[in-house]
Amino acid sequence: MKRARHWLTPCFKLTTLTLAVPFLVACEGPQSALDPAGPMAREVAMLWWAMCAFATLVLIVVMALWVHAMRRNSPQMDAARARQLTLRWLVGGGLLLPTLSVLLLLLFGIPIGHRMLPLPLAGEQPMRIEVVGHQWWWEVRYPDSGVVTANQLHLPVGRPVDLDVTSADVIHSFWVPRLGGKIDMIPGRDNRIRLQADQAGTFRGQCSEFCGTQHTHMILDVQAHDEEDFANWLQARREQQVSALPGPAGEVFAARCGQCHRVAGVSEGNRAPDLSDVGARSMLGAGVLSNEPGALLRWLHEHQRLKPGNAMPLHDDLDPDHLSTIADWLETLRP
Ligand SMILES: [Cu+2]
Repeated sequence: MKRARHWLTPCFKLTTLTLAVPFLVACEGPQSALDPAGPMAREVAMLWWAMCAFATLVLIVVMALWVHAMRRNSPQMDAARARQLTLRWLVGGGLLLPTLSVLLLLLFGIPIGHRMLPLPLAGEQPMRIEVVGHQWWWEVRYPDSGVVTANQLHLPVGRPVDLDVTSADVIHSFWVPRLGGKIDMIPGRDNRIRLQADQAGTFRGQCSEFCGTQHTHMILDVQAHDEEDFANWLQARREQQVSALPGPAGEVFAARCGQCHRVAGVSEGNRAPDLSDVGARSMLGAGVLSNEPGALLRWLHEHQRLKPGNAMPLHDDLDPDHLSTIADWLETLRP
């Protein structure tokens, strides 16, 4: 009895810990693939749960066999019988079981993968958006309206959206876990992924392919709107006209910032994020700072400390008053 308790205690602890794992991890939140908010993401979540259930079943069977093997008394048998039993376990456990497991998962997984493909639709055609990955920010273009934005993706609810993704430098990967699967963004190649949001709200995307030291600061703010709200946002952006910043600070912006950044009607730079609606974004630096009052000025002064290695040069040589005026003006830019 004493021996049995000694054997059970660590085993009991291990089993309890293993069973507790699913309850200890976060299955919700703006970036959880297990909290789907659209049909493609639901397919991914279903496949995940099916694979998790199957893997748990395999684990339980293997552990049960292991415990049985540890506890039983070895039967006496001749060498020929022992060889026969070993062969049976090798063929059954080493060949048949893995083959059947893989076949079962393929039978379940292939139709799911097929349903997630951006195939032609019979009814309403998907909306098309282009996304370009940069080190370390997202360029988002709406080709039908000419609208460009950065580090945020606005979508209509209840309508499939095809995203044509590529990269301007290294390999990135596009992933909005609550809305769909992920897809690589490869320089010189266009890949397409279909997403759909079933409900209005804010979701979070994240580059999911290591792309350099600031890979973690490559967050995409995804806003799903009702059809009318989305149409209003798109129209406001399309018709947006920004008045140039007057005075010396405006000249500094045109000579320095505007060479890389575009602001609708003011500058035509195309090497850095479009700033036409930067005041309306929820965050700066693709997730480095929350876009609160004063955050833009802080970003202009400290961007290389906050996000080392980003492509924006230091502004130490500029008059702090001009930087402050530029930051105040940028905060007003919204559709
Ligand atoms: Cu990355």
